[in-house]
Amino acid sequence: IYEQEYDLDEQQEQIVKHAPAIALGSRLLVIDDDEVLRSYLVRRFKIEGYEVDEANDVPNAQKLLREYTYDLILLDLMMHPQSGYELFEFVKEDPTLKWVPLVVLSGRSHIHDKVRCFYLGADDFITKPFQYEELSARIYSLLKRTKDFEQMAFRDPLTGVYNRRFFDHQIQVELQRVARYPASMSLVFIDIDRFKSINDTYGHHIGDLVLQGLAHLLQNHLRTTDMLARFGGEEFVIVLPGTSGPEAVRWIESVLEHARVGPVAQNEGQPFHITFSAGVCEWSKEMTVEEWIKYSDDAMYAAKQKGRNGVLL
Ligand code: GH3
Ligand code: MG
Ligand code: MG
Ligand code: MG
Repeated sequence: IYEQEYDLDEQQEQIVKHAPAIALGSRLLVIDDDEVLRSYLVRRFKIEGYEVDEANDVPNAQKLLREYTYDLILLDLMMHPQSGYELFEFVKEDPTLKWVPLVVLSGRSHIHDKVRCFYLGADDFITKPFQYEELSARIYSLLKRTKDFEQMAFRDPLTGVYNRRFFDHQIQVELQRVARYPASMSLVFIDIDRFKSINDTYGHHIGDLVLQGLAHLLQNHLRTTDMLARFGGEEFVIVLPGTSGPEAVRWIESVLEHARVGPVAQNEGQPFHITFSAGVCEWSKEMTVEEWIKYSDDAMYAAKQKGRNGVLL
C-alpha cells in the first residue's frame, strides 16, 4: 500500500551499483506512527547497509535525537499526539541538529504542506505512496552532498583530521552528552616540540609530512568515540569521553613514546622521530568550554617550560 511496484532496468541497476557507497557508516532515524511502514523501511534500509533507528512519535524521536547522532532524519507529518511539524523547531533550533538532512515522508500532498515544510527547513518532501527506489536515491543524494560539504567545512586538508570549526561544534555536543550522562571526560592539548626548527632545517615539505605523520599516529590510537582535531599550525586537540585525567595522561604518554621511538615521517629515506609536549585537563561542570581549553593549553605550556617531551595534568 505504501510502495508502488517498480523494477530497475539493467542500466539503472548498473548506475546504482556503481554509486559510491554511502549507506555504510550512515545512521538514519525513521519517525512514523505507522508500524507497518516503519518496519518495512527499516528492513529495506538495513539491506542497503544503513544503521537505522525508529521512533513512533515526536517525544520518542526527541529522546533518540538527544542521545544519538544521525546522518539523516525521515519524518512523517500526521502523528499523534503531536504532528511531525512539532519536531521542526526542536531540530532547527539545536545547533547540533540543524545541519542534519531532514526528509518529510507524508501522506499529505497538499501544496500548503510542502511549502510550509521547505520553509521550516525540510530538505526534501516525498508523498505517500512512494517508490522505495526513489526515496533511497533521494536519501543517497542528500547524504552524498552533506558528506562532501562536511569534508570541505570540517576537515583539515593537510592531515585529514577534523578542523577547528568542527571541534568548536562537536565539543558542544560532547558537553550536552556529559550533562545528561555524567561521566569523566578529558581534553588533551598537543604541541610539537621545536617544530619551527624542523621546517627551518629540513624544509616546509618535511614539516608537512611530520604533521601528517603525527595526525596518523594519533588517529591510530583513538577509540571511535574520541575526537581528534587540528587546533592550529602544529597543535592538535583530542577529546576523550569516559576518560579521567590520569587515564588520559597515561594514554597520551604512550603515544608520545611511539612518536619518540618510531618514525612519524621519512626524510630522504631516513626515519624521522619527533617529540611533543601535551597538557591534559579533566572536564568538571564548573568550567566553561573556553576554560577547559585554556587549562589544557596551560598544562601543555607548563610541560614546555619543564623541558618539553612530556605530559602534564
Ligand atoms: P615549541 O617547542 O616551543 O612549541 O617550538 P615551536 O618551534 O614548535 O613553536 P612555534 O609556535 O614557534 O612554531 C610553530 C611553527 O609551525 C611555525 C610555523 O611556521 C609552523 N607551521 C604552522 N603550520 C604549518 C604547516 O601547515 N606546515 C608546516 N610545514 N609548518 C607549519
Ligand atoms: Mg502518520
Ligand atoms: Mg604552537
Ligand atoms: Mg611547537
